[in-house]
Amino acid sequence: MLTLHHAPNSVCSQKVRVGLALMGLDWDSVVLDLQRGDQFAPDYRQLNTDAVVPTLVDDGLVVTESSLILSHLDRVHHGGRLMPTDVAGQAAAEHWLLRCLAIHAAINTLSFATAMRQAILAAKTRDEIEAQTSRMPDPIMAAKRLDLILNGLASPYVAQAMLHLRRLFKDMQAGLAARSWLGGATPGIVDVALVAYVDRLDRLGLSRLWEGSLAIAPWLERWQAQDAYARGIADWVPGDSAEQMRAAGAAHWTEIEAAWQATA
Ligand SMILES: N[C@@H](CCC(=O)N[C@@H](CS)C(=O)NCC(=O)O)C(=O)O
Repeated sequence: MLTLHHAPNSVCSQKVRVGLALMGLDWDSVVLDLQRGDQFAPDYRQLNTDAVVPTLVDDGLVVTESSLILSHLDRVHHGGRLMPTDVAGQAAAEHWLLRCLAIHAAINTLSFATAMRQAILAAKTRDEIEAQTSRMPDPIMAAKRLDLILNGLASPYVAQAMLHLRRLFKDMQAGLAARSWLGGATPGIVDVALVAYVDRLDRLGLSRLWEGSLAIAPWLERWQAQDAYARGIADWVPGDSAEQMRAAGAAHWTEIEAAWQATA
């Protein structure tokens, strides 16, 4: 039996839910409220020492890290059909999965420097914000989160995010130039691993970041027409949050564009 501990609007949870849907797997859902701090509950920390979602429990086996969860699901429950069959393709796919750590960090930076920041500052006092971030087990991650909430796009983490996004779009463009999916004729594990990150930037109103990489917008549109996209992402987006997120991100476009150009 597969049980996924996840959060509705978390990009790492979204990518695993898309994978579960694409692979046609049944799963039980345990939803965490990250703003309430469910991820810090001692029982959950037994499963995930980093206090983050998602966590998969597969018949008692605990698997963390969203890219590793996708690999596990594909390998153990889907006959490895999302992985390339050739050795070079497998090495490239594994490299993409590893890069997701840096890509996630970049998306997290832009989310918290814009829309999440706005929502948190409206809902919490400075003391409450510090109390919540200090619960994060990794002190560097806690310092990053606090910096993003307090300083927004003036945070030095923004330049790092732009660097990784530039590389992401350049390499996606190269991979998609001659085919519909990074996996080939149908979505592969890399497509699943990346969709929630690109979709989040789109939902933040930042799709102009990839206007020079012409293959990315049609790739995202192809995803948005998939049933797995609806079941993994769209169906879980909280009612009124879509417009709020787009407006919050788009309101910062001028600053984001300046940071983007600075890494050109
Ligand atoms: N590299 C991890 C990142 C997990 C992660 O940071 N998840 C976020 C949501 S996307 C989280 O749980 N954050 C908890 C918090 O903000 O306190 C993965 O891909 O699973």
